[in-house]
Amino acid sequence: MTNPDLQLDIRDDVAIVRLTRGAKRNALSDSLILALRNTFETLPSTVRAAVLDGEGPHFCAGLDLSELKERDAGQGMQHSRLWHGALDLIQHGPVPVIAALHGAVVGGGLELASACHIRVADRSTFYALPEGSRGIFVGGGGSVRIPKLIGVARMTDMMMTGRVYNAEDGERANFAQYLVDEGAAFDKAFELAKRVATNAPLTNYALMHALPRIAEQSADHGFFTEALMSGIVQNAPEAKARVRDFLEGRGAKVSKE
Ligand code: 1HE
Repeated sequence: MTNPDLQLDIRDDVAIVRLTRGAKRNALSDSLILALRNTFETLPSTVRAAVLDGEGPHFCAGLDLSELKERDAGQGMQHSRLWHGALDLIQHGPVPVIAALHGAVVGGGLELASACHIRVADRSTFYALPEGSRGIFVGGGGSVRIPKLIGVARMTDMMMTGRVYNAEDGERANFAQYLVDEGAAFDKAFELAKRVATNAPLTNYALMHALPRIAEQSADHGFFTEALMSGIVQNAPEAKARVRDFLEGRGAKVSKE
């Protein structure tokens, strides 16, 4: 399925997925949501990490409001489930995804960013949830994912009062793990993706699929799941080879950057 509003480039083993609807501030129409889902579902097996980027001055203006007009309750629920399916494929898909944020990261755009594993923001970035003032509610998984980043109290405040976080406050609040100069988010995200792509695939799998689930479990269940995952990951030939490399002086040492 091709869509003019989404571009996929593969550079080495990193997929670059770019929203290319800059004229509409990368607003997410239904067809764009479906294209995102399809892209992550069908990434070539050689891809080991992905960068998610947006064309133009803004990462993403959220839901395409022009499509909101005529939905009854049932259709609204189905629409939300459409988003859930697509964004779940980003969070629990085949590869880690690093979001390169700039300009508006608002509404569904913030929901999309929060489904990614690492967020890099440049200094032009701002975060908001205008759903509150538009008389609607989040529907793209934001009520589950955003409080995990910033907490329920901050999200409630954003939606109730329309509060907008700038890039610096946003980093402090935990929206993004990296804050870089204006225009530098993509390069940093790509550099991180290349590094992530060199990890053993099972380690990345455990980080994407086990870690968030363990965080939801009781301590007792979490310790047990951790032990299972730990046993499986270290049993992989790649893990054994990497440990042997270090013990025989070939593996990289941990060092301050
Ligand atoms: C749009 C959208 C959109 C821009 N849907 N068309 N999201 C929002 O409430 C955010 C609404 N957008 C904005 O506040 C601003 O557009 C921005 C701060 C993102 C950018 O401002 P600016 O001055 O750079 O651009 P602009 O002139 O406002 O917009 C350029 C065009 O994009 C314009 O169309 P044009 O035909 O007049 O050129 C805008 O109408 C269009 N545009 N944003 C449709 N969102 C799963 S539920 C999720 C729920 C939500 O995400 S609700 C929050 C929606």
